[in-house]
Amino acid sequence: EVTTPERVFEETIERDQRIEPRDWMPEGYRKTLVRQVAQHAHSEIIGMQPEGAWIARAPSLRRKAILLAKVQDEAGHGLYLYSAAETLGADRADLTAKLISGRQKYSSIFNYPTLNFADIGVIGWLVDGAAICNQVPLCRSSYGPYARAMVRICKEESFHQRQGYELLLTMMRGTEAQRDMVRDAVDRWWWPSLMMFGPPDGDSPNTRQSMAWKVKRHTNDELRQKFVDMTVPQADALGVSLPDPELRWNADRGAHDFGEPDWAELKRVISGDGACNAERVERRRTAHEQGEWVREAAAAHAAKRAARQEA
Ligand code: FAQ
Repeated sequence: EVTTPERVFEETIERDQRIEPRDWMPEGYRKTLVRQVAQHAHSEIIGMQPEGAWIARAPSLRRKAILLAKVQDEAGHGLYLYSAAETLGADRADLTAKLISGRQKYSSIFNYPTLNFADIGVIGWLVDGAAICNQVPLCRSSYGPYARAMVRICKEESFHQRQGYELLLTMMRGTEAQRDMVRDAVDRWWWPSLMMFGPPDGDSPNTRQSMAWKVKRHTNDELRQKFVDMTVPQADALGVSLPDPELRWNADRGAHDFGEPDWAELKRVISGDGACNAERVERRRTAHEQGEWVREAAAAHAAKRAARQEA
């Protein structure tokens, strides 16, 4: 029997082993990974903005130091993921250009505004909570560099989630005004957090192939359900209610029933028409342009060093 590269690839996937950068892979596999990893990297980088807006307004030195560390972690995750995309032959400058010109996506969640400091806690609790739910299975993704990046990123996300929850616990033990801030933030972020998992399975064009390739390990709806089941007891412990009248335990299914997110809203936000899309991309473009001299200087320095070493 002749062993073709295609067969080696398929067997590696079947055996739950990893595809590595130098292995042969179908063009579609490479393309879908570049798409997902780049979108993930862009999300981390754009995701610095909603929280970054509160660093200078944090209510104490301790909260400021925590938030600063979290936002720096996100920059690290972005760089880590861009590196993973580069192992697939993508060019980072090109990925950035595609983000800025709207040809590549980033997570819908970062197009919502952060209106008060409780939003920082809720982002940690719900947004990082959803991110963890989605990303822990990706530690078993079939592409080695992506899976390994996820291991480290998930550890840091767990810390982010705890800091958010701890912030909310503190506010809930505070004044009535602080509790109102938390409730308001939970009401605004709940549905967008559910939308982070993507469109419902019946409307998700990429899921079937990505599952066959073991790039994704669960469908969007499976992960959304897991997130709801994980979050409900946490909301109870916190003493807040989630803004969904249809949310209730279903003993037959052993899971919570919940209402339908507004899918038209998700489509709108993904296609560029959310509250903050223009602002987020503009900010990213400006930062990129303002960093040009740094990139030029670093390249010039590297060229000089290389020339010196040759001499
Ligand atoms: N937003 O066929 P599917 C974080 C697009 S966490 C925008 O279901 P797929 C941590 C999708 O790309 C956030 N676009 O697609 C943090 C596709 O469009 P395309 C980042 C969305 O890939 C916390 C189309 O819709 N996490 O950053 C969204 O199989 C706090 C059809 O959808 C990841 O990226 C959406 N919500 O499943 C940072 C996780 N949903 O590309 C800072 C890795 C769908 O064909 C602060 N990614 N689309 O033009 C994934 O798991 C998957 O890519 C999904 C989408 C589940 C997001």
